[in-house]
Parts: sequence; structure tokens; C-alpha cells
Amino acid sequence: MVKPKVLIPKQLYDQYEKVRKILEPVADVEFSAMGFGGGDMAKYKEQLAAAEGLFGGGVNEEILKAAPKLKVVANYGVGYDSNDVGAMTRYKVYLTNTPGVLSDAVADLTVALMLAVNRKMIPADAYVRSGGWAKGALGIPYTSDMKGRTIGIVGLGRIGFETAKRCVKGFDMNLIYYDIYQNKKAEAELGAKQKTLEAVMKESDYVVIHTDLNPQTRRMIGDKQLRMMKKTAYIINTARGPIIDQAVLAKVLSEGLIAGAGLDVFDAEPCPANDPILKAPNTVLAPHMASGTQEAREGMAVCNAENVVAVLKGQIPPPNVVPEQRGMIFKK
Ligand code: 8YV
Repeated sequence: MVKPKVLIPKQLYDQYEKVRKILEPVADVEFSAMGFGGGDMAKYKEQLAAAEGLFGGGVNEEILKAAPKLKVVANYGVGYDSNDVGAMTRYKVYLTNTPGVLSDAVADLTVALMLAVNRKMIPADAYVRSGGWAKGALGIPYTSDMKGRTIGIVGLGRIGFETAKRCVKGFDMNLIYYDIYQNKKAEAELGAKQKTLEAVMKESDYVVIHTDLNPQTRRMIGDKQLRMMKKTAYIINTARGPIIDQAVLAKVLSEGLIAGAGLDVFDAEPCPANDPILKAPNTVLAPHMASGTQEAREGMAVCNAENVVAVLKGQIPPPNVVPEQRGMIFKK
């Protein structure tokens, strides 16, 4: 019997064995000609003609048109904003994501950025390497303890909770948050206080973005909100670049209106070499790597594989289907 074809990106090489074991009983697994960073579109379209499942992101109408048999796209990540969900629903293709498995990894990197920017780790590293310390010069100015500071989380969901836990239980920080939903668990276990966005911007020593990107959160942190922040406060974003107005952030940092930023995500990715954010002072940057731990990446790949297998075995709707498609039944 011919098994349904499932395309997986070559970058999953490290997790391939685990993924293969889950997929192979029901599917014919093939490496996709399109990787996360691009690839051979013509070859990819040939593969798509027979594919019933695929891992990845960035699925749009062009891809859907080339894939008449496609039943499920397993987005490699929790944020699925790179896909055209409306088009997928029209084409009766499920979109699933990977909630939960990467929360620890993202929270770890968030805290790393908070510490790095506050404790001036990048200038400190350069200082030691350039021989400044050896020459007995003054060095790095005093910074501040984490203890007793206020973290304000914008979007207190699964990942936000993990960051909050680290900050409250590990550093003894105060926790406030802005979210359209109340997080009763965080309120009970971590003493979180729900506030307006304005209050979070004004009162936080660390504004930390953990919301997903959607039409309501796109550019939700603009000129007005950034100017509400304390001059001594930092902003950290490990969610999605377009939630913050990046051009304004670069300006506010250059004018010294806030103390610094830690960014793992950007308006355009990769961040163009001439983007003003690359010149902004007191800013620690990372190349969208928050989920880049062995554990998280394996969890994401396994979750993708399980979601695809569920659909191929007729379990519809599948687990981890995106909220926009919840309860929908697609038959092909
Ligand atoms: C990326 C992420 O998907 O889960 C998310 O939302 O942003 C990441 O895990 C991953 O880096 C693959 O590109």
C-alpha cells in the first residue's frame, strides 16, 4: 500500500530519528526542497503535488494551490503568524502548532537577555578582551539588583508564566501583567497583578513581551507606549518583532529615554544590516534563537510528527490545531 507523503525540512536532521519513528508507520517521509531559510521552489512544488502533510511555516495560497492532497501543516513553533490561516481554512488544510514544549527554552533566553542588558555583559566582555581591565581603568559602571524590581509581562500565557516563575521565585521580583485574559494561576502562585497596558509600561523595570502576533498586538508598543516607560527601564522581546515599533524603539534608545533593550525577534528577519536597531545603544541582540535548545527543538519536532500522524490516522480535528480552526472538520 502506498503511504501518504509527508515533507519535513532538512534542518530537522538532529531530530530525524525520533520524527521518523513516529511518522514512518503511517507515512512516507521525504526531506523538503524548501528549508526554513529558503530553497528550490520548483522542486518543492513537485513534491507538494503528492504531499498530504508537511512540517514548516510560511504556508500561503501559492503553496496550497500546488498541494491538492495536503491535509495538515504542522507549524514548527508555537507562533504561527507566518502562515495564511484563512487560506488554509478555505483549502481545508489543518494548521497545528507546538505549544508548551518550548516555554522553558524561551523563558531561559528571556531571563538571559534581562540579565545581559542590565549587567552590561556585552560591554563587560569587550572591556576585558580589549585589555581595559588589565590597564586598571574604571571599567563597567554599577548596575542594579534584580531583587525587588518589577517585571511587567505583556501576554501572560504559557511562556510568560515560565519567565514570571523564574523572576518571582528565582530573583524575588514583583510581577504585574497586561493580558486580555486573567491568569488566575499566576495570580495565586506568583502574586501577579493584572493591569492596563499603560500601567505596565509606566510601572515596570523590565517590560517583557510574550504575546503572540495578531492584528490586535501588531505595533501595540509604539511611540506613546515606549515614552511611558521609566528612563531606568528595559524592554525585552522574545515574542515577535512587529509587536514593537522597531524604528521608534531605536530612536527612544538613542535618545536615552529608556535604559536598554534585549531583542531576539525583529521586524524583518534576518534583520537587515542597515537597520537602525543594530546601532541602538544598550541593546543586546540575538538571532531568533529563544527556542534553540536540544530539548525544545526535539519537543517541537515530535509534536509536529504527532500532529501529522493524528490527521493521517483520521483523528480530526487534530491535537494542537490553531484556535481559528478549533472544532472544524475538514475531509479530503
Ligand atoms: C521558531 C518560534 O518557530 O515557536 C515559535 O513561535 O518563534 C520559534 O520556535 C523556530 O525558531 C523555528 O523557526
